[in-house]
Amino acid sequence: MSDHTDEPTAEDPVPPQDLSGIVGHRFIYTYVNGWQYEMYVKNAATIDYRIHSGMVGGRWVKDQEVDLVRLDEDGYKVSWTEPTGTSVSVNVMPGERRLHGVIFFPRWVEEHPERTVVFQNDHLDEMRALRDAGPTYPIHIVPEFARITLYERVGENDETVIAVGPGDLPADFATRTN
Ligand code: FER
Repeated sequence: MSDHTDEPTAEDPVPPQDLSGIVGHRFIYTYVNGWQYEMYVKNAATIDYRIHSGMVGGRWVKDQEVDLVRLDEDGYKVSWTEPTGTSVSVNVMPGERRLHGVIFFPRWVEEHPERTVVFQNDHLDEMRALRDAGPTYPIHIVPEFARITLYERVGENDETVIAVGPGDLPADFATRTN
């Protein structure tokens, strides 16, 4: 049985799962459609994030459980479903400062995006009720590439990295690049 430290083989397609290049990192990125997001990979199973602009700009979330895998040398995939029913899968290429995200919005979010623009952790039961009320279909799919403008190691499980909403940051916060 492989521990997935070796390269993939005919028998085992799983590449080495060293996640140290993304776990404990914060990155800020702007999709080609102009939407700007910030993700903090708090640990191998959890992200915090803020949405700086776009359809649901102003929304922010802590402790979202995710599936995180390493795909190759410079490729990771982060996938999850929100309490709202929105599902997201993001391929991150830190070395290329590039990312591709696919967002699957339920119909009710596409019709009323502002209902999700909150600090979600204070509204979890409300979001699940809205999800269950729907409508869910047809799903609104948003597939976009993004440029990563900031990529920094900040350490794991730091609750101060994402601690306030996007509206309560210094004006130039999301414009810092590296
Ligand atoms: C992302 C795309 C979408 C992302 C989060 C979302 C943190 C969440 C969308 C939503 O719940 O409305 O790249 O990264």
